[in-house]
Amino acid sequence: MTSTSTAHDGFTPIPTEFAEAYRAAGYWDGRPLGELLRAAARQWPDRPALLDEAGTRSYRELDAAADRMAHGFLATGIEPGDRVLVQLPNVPEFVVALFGLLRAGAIPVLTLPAHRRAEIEHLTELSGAVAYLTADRVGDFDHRELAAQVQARVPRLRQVFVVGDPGPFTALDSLPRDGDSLPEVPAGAIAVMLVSGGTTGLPKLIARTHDDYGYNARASAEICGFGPQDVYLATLPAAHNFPLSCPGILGTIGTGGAIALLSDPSPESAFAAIERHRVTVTSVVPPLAQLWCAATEWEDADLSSLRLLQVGGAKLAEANARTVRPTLGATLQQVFGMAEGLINYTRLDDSDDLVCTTQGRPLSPDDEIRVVDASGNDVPPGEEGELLTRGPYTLRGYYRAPEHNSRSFTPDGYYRSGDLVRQLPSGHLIVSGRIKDVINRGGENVSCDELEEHLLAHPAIRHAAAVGLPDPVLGEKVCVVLVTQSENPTLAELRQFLTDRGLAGFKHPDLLHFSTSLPLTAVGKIDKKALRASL
Ligand code: OOB
Repeated sequence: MTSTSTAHDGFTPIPTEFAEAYRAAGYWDGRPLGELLRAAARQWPDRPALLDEAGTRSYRELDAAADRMAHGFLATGIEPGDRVLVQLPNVPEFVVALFGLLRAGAIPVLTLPAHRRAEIEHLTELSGAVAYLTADRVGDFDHRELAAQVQARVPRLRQVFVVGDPGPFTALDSLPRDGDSLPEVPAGAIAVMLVSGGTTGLPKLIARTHDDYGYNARASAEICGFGPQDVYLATLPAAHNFPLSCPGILGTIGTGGAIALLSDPSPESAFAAIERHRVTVTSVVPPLAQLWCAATEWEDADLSSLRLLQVGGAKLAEANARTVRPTLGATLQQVFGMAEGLINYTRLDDSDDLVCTTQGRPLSPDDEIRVVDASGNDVPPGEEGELLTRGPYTLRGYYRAPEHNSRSFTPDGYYRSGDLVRQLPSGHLIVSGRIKDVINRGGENVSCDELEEHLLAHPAIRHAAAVGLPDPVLGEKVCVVLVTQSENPTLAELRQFLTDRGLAGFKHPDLLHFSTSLPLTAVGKIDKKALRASL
């Protein structure tokens, strides 16, 4: 026995009566995610599954590689239900290891390449992970050093597997390759854990089951018209829900298409990849969409294969939406989703106006949407309010976070998204703002609480408040207002301080302001609205 508690301690399942309805409707098909690839390999054994500099791997080859990987993990002592932290850049090993873990019945905890010690240590502890799968280096960052630091502080983390040069750890490609049989994996079990964009304090984990996540991928693939001819380019970090399952990597595998992975989303390398692999679909955040549109002026790659550009993660301005088809020649699809579940898509046959002015409508006929005022009452149709939701692939509680859950969910199980929306009679949603204290920096969510907590650890800082300020490229940038008690730190010093504390770089401030006091609300909380208005 390797675990002191099982994976499902701290997991909030969807209540039985709902689960039965979702099964009866065919949303939950009772098949574990590892089977998605198995079925594809049966149906399209010789079609390309993974495209890579080194060549093409067919479905038959990918399927066999995933089995070998599963045996390898089991041979190292990983057991079904064990959590394994995964932190990889967009490389083919991500896909192979993901399916290897799923087939071993282990639970990948999908962290982002930008996460640093603060996040990795916290997520290791929260998930109870026994192993960490990472890369040797990404850019000039050595992940083996990070692994050593985390392992020294979290003894439960027994093993580190490395893609590339393993240093003192175990090379992923040195794992044994065969075994007798693979475990039966129940479809109701946790398949993966995703990291929340975060509203308060440290990041939280979202446990997604095989049943719910499989539905997410299959239904998304259907809406996007995915098929064996498609080539999906994973441009955003593969561990993020959007490129992973909306329909992304999983949706592509379920429908026999090919996957290419991009490690550098600059127009130059992205356009080269699109031309080379004849990419048909990819997904980006709004700043990247804008940059790619602009880059068609100076890059002359052949983008004619691209049929669909999915844009989401942050609000896409209408003016930018309108330039996508004329410049890139692809249909635009707006995607308003969250790791917590609910995904909204504009449909391929929606009018141009709907595609350019809304963030889409829910994926599932059984996604339940409420738009409520500050007291929790439904607003009249078409008016602005907070989006609440529940449905066949939306969480009922964060993993091991009972106190937070009592605030984030209504008693009848709706998730309070913190997003302000209006809903059109067609069901399409328009995102108009946000009530949660999060800065959306080009699609990456920065929790203000988390950043402020780190800042307050600085000896010179007495009070700290982080606010998002409008930015033409990123949508919002991170502005920090400080009240200090000794010499004012510079922005560079502060960034170094946060780096030393192990905080991911995308959460660092872009701008710094100093003040003698912060405005407070009636209950004595920092009045962010007033603060923002004063900047
Ligand atoms: C996606 O997921 P997360 O979990 O990183 O972030 C979710 C939050 C949403 O609650 C909302 O505040 C914001 O990001 N957001 C958008 C948006 N898409 C996400 N705000 C305005 N317009 C949009 N289109 O970001 C995500 C997950 C799956 C698919 C797409 C995005």
